[in-house]
Order: sequence, then C-alpha cells, then structure tokens
Amino acid sequence: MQPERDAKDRQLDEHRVPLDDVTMTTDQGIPVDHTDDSLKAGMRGPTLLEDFHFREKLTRFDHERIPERVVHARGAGAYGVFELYEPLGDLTAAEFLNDTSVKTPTFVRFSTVAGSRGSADTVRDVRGFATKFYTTQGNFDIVANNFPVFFIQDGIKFPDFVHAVKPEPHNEIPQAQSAHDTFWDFVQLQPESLHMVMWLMSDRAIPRSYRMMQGFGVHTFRLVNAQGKGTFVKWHWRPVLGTYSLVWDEVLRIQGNDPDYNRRDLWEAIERGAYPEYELCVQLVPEEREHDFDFDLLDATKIIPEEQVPLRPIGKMTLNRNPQNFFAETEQVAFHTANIVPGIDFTNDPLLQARNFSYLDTQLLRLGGPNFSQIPINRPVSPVRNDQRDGFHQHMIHESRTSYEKNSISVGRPAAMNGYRHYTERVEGHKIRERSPSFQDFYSQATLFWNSMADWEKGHIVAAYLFELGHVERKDIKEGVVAHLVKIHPDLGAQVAEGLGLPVPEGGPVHANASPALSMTNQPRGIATRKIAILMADGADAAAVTALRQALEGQGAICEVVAPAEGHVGGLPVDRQLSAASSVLYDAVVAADGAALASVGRAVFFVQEAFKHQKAIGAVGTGRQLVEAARLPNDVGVFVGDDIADAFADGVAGHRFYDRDIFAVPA
Ligand code: HDE
Repeated sequence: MQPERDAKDRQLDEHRVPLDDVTMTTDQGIPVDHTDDSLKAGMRGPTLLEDFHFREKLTRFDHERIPERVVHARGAGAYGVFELYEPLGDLTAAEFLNDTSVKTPTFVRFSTVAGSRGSADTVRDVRGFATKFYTTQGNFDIVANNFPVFFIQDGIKFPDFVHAVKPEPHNEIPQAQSAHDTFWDFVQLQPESLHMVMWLMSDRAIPRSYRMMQGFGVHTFRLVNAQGKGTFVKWHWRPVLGTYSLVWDEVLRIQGNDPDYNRRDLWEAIERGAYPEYELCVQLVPEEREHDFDFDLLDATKIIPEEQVPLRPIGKMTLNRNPQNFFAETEQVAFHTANIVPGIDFTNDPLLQARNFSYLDTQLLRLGGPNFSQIPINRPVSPVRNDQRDGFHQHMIHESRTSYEKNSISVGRPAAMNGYRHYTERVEGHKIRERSPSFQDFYSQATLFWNSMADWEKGHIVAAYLFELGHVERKDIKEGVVAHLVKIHPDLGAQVAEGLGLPVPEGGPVHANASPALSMTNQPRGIATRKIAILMADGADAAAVTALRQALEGQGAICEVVAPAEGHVGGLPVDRQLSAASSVLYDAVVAADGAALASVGRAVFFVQEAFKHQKAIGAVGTGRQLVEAARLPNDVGVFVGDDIADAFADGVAGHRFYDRDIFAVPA
C-alpha cells in the first residue's frame, strides 16, 4: 500500500523533473540533436570552442562534486511520518507535540562518522541518526547518534577529536577506522572519552541494520510549556524491531561482500513495504531535580540510567518512502541542532552550544552559501517570510519594495510577533576557560556500562580492544590506555593487558552499579524482516521447504532460495546463485539439500561460516547431509528434522547462539 502523500511530498512535486520521452536539451533549454561527437574542424580536426553543448556538458561534469561532510560523510536517507500518541501540553507548547491528529512529515539520514562518502557501511563506528521534522511551526531537527554519550564534553575539543580519529594526515591511512595510533593517543590523554569508547568497542558500533538500532539526542534539552515552565528532556529513538548487531569477524567479510550493506538493507525494506518504525521516547527531569544526580545533566559523556528515569514513549516515526535522487535529497539535506520550534529549547551543555554554531557554519561552505534552506529537501512546509535577502543561488522573488524593519512604507509586511521565545533563565558567573568540577568523573559510567553487559558482550568488548590496540604501533599509547581500563574494571584491564603482552597495572576499587537496559540481551526480539538463506539443489524436498518457508514468512521473515544456478530448483524460483551469495548477508541458514551440495565446497563453507557467526542453522530433508559434511564441532543452535519451524524461528529471534563454542571452527 502506498503511504499517504503528506505536505512535504506535495511540496517536492514543484521540484521533481520527470525524464520520460523528452528531447534532450542544454541547460538553456535548447534542443540537442547529437551528443556523441564534438564539433570539429574537419573529420580529424581540433574541437571548436563554439561547441556550446560540448563545453557546457564538460563544465557541468567538472563541477558535479561538492565537499563531503567533514564528519558523517557516508549516509543513507528516507522519508517518514511522525505520529504523536497523546497531547503533551503540560510539558511543551510545540504544536506537533500537542495535536494527535497531525502527521508530521520527516526525513532521516543515517550515517557513519569517520569514513569518507565511499567508505564501507559496516565499520566499527558511531552511527548518526538525524531526523528533520517538517512541522507546522518550521523545521525541528533531532541530530542524534546511536550511542547516548559522546567522546568529549566541550565542543572546543571537537576538531582535536576528529583529527585524531580521521586517517592520519601524513599518509591518509586508515580509512574509516579507529584502530590507529592517533585515535588511541587521544583516548589515553583525554579520559572523558572513556565511556563513549566502551560503547565504541561494544557491538553497538556494528549494527545489524539502521532499522534495528536505537537513537539518542545525547544532550539534555528543555521542553517549555505555554506558561513558560521548563522540563529537562533527553530524546531517545527505540526501534520497534529491536536492537541487533553484527559480530566483528562477520563485518570484515561483509565489507567485501556488500560495502553498501546497511544502505541497501534500508532501501530494500522500504521498497518491500516493511517500513522501519521507531518510537520516540523521552526521559523527563523536572527542573527542581536538576542536581539530584551524581553526574551533571550538562555533561554529554553521561547517561541518565533508564532505571533512574524511565523512558516515556510519546509517538512513533514510520519510514515509508525512499528518496528519488541521492544527491538532491540525502546529500543536500542540512541538519542543525539549533533548528528548534517554540516549546523546545537548549541547555547550557557546552557541547551542544558548540554544535549550535557548527552546523550552520558547515552548511554555508558545503552547500555553497546562505540560501541552502531553499534547497527542496531543506525547505520547511511552513511559510518562510523575512527580510533576509540575496546571496548566491537565491531562488525566491521577494515582492516587497522594502526589506528592513521597522518601516512605514510596506503595509502588511512580515512583522515579528507570537514567535519563538527563548526560555528565561537566570545566568551569572565569571568569564572563565575551565571545566566544571561536576564534569570530572571519567570512570563511573564506563564501569556502569561494563557491569551491565552480558558475558558475551564483555567478551566482544575485550576482543575489540585487542583488535584496535593491536593496530597501534607505540607501546606507550597501549600502556596508557590499559592504565585507564583497569580503573574502569580490573577484569577488563587485565584481559586487555594480557592479550597485549603488557604487565597488568594497579587498578582501584570500582562500584558494582549496573543498568540492565544497556545490554542488548534485554532488548525486544523477533524474526520480522530477518533474512534466511535456504540452500537448495535439485535433490531438495520442495514440500518440506515450502512448509518451513510459509511458517517463517508468516512471522515476517524473508527467505531466499540460494542454489548452484539461477532459474528454478524443485519448482521454486532461485533468488541468488550460490557463487554470488555469502552466509554473512543472512541472519540464518537452512540446508535443504545435501545429496548434491554436501560435495560443493562453497555450500559447506556457507554452513560453517554461519555456524562460526553463531547463527541458527536448520536442516530439512537431505539437508542433514550438508550439515554433516560441515563437521560442526557441536550442535548448539542446529535444528535438524522436518518439524523444526518453531524451534528454528525461536533461534533466529534470539539472534545468535552466543554460548556456542566456535573456537575450533576454521571458517
Ligand atoms: Fe555532529 N556534526 N558535531 N554530532 N553530527 C556534523 O554537520 C559537530 C555531535 C551528528 O546526516 C556536521 O552537516 C560538533 C554529537 C550527526 O547530515 C558538523 C560537535 C552528535 C551528523 C558537526 C558534534 C552529533 C553530524 C558535519 C561537538 C550526536 C550528520 C556535516 C561539539 C548527538 C548529520 C554537517 C547528517 C554532522 C559538528 C558532536 C551527531 C561539522 C562541532 C554529540 C548525526 O557540523
């Protein structure tokens, strides 16, 4: 079913250019009759300057590129709609948070942070989750990440941090990786980064899908109601499908098999009508409780544990439309933390204050001047009326004789009234260039994160530190990091030190606090939209496959038949040829033939690799022989027989068999 057309979609019609059955023209609208040869003086002569079509075509090509985003360069976007559950008038005056009949159009861009525009999707990195709400009162942006904290506390450190994580300047190595000396040197010298780095070393940094990851506004913002009363708020996006991640060995292989893995997943889900949904939740803190916490609400390296302040769901966003042109929409969209509407305001978080400067500043360069908000994707659906004028790429024809305020010449001209009012806050202090003492605890919440992890998550975190620090050349940097890790938790520090062959430094006492909500084990589970490969050849039992498939697809899973050749197998259409398929592109695998496939190395490897990545493995009919040929060291999460549908589905929903021993699997 096609989604309803909303105000933003209709507005974009003004800019859409259908390209069916039309004559080619120049940019001046002059018809072109031939575009394969330039105009030359004689058959073998030089090209003539007067060939305006040739010159224009080349010039336009030469100028196609714009600067990529200085961070978050690689991304993928989608349109959606936000629907409110109940009016929030007691908290905020924002219209779109007060009227449940309003469907607010949105555009979301997901991204990685460190890599260039062409880098692979499945790198170890933070993911951006930026949402533009086209509200009746103007654009409101939540420029979020999939981690709830950040590397630094004060925006003045942002250039230092980004320079450290980006490829090193002398040789531009490595691309889209934090596993290098400058990043870890920054970490050891800037311990405020330690909490965020715990998230970065966890599997949260390698999400299975943009559709299966949380989003966090990170900073404390403020809601303000019509009476001017403020309430602190943290924004959370919670994916309806649950939160799932990949595993490290898998992502390394996906990078080769499908560098567009997350982008493609988002695109295909929307094309298929499996619209990604996210609940918008808030954590609310009354102003009177500002100082009730053992951390500072203005410190962006801290979370408010959900057990302390629960999440309140306030509405749902559904992504239901893919963009039509990547450059025009996804590349040119411009987000800004300072795009807020009446009823929402900032706090004095020094990271947020810096962002409120940086985003507009960067758009001016990246999008070529001050009129970037007139680019279709950035245009609000509410009217834009003011005295701002001219500049590069001005698209509007302002009709008035005057463009200043106040004036007595133009009648009915834009007047400032009933608009956005900044929250009234009393502020006093000395001008100082110092960090507040309330920002000085760098370890407690890193410890909280570690304590909250399941054993398998802890194991992956240790492995990630070892991989990353294993790529660091300087021993003093490794030692510096390990000295911090023992203070986060002696177990963490000891395991990493031992793996690096370093002495285990003296730790200190650490607290035992935990926040169970932080573990991915405690997130909702299901099999909807999970991808399952069915390995078939001509000997497969098509009836058994069809029965299993119907049971899985009935719960929303996607089954693909993988077979040695394209066409049909056992009467079923083949979705992918075995030589073009890989287990890492699926969540689970069913062996449906063994008579032929047990002697095909690629099919055997497919099963072994899925086993290594702790995925559910099923076998129906002669598929048992394929599983036997794979010589798996144990049968944890391996379901064999013709009545496996329920148990196998449960296994897929559990995502992975983390307790499966995979140490000896060579795949
Ligand atoms: Fe950003 N960030 N950021 N950031 N950020 C940008 O804006 C910046 C921070 C985030 O899909 C840039 O248009 C500073 C936190 C996302 O287009 C730039 C600081 C969070 C995106 C910029 C931060 C984010 C950006 C680069 C510290 C999570 C991609 C291009 C003071 C809450 C948006 C651009 C998109 C992009 C600056 C920290 C999220 C340079 C100075 C914290 C999702 O303006």
